[in-house]
Amino acid sequence: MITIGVFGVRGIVGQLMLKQLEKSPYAKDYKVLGFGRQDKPQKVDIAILCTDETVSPQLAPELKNYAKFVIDMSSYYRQKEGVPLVIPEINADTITKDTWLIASPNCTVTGLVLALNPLKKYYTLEEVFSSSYQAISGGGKKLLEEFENPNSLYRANCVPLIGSVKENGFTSEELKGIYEAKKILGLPNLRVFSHTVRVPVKVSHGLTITLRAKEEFNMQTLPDILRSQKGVVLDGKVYTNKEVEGKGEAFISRLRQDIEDKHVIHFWCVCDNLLKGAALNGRQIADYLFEEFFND
Ligand code: 2RA
Repeated sequence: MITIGVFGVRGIVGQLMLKQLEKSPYAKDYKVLGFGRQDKPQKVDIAILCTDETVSPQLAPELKNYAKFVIDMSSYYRQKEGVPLVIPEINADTITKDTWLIASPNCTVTGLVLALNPLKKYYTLEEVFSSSYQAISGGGKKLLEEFENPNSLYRANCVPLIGSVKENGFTSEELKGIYEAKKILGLPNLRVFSHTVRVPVKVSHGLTITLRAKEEFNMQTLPDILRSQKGVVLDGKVYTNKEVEGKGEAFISRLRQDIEDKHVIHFWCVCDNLLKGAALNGRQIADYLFEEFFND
């Protein structure tokens, strides 16, 4: 039996994390403790921080004395050198027994990297263009509440601005997509182009993706390569945001080769931002830690 401390249990991701831990294949091996803002930390084997980028940098160093591993769901540590940014199906091997802090990626980047990862073995990926169609729940409880107001800007509307606007004109959300995709895939030279747009659906982020490789794509073998990636579904059905709510995979559809350029493909990828994009991925990191470092 190991002890897992979930910090930030009152937020959307914190609540879902508690539910996910109950659904873990190792649930009977986990003693789960929930911590709110005022609670004093206590010794745990794994701490999961469902806190934001203002709280996590205060909490994580403090927890170094209380937990063997810390999984941070916020954006604060994701791009820091030496901190593994992990989707277990892709790069769990970046975690070693000496790792103490692991970051879980942005919910928008999850579908993109799950789709691109299996292609790396067969193609030299050069450029990827993505435009997001992101759910309201990505903005947390506050945005969900605002969305309930009939006069909300987000009602029956598309808002092409997520996060804060930086000096270079990009939003923080777009920059996260660019840098996190390169890091998770281990492809620092991949050119990533990103637009992010909030759409009036409550759950699941969709992405249109255009990918260029050095080689021509073989459309006969491509679907099987994509399906070989654990966590990806590609079955000929067109999946919409609403339909994948509550599901744990990234769903690819509308896969097609470019009309004029055989080095280019286009597709649509959609994934539950709160599950595989957040709580489920965090729990899968905890499951991996348990399998590798605690389960003798
Ligand atoms: C959003 N991806 O949808 C962000 C949440 N981390 O706003």
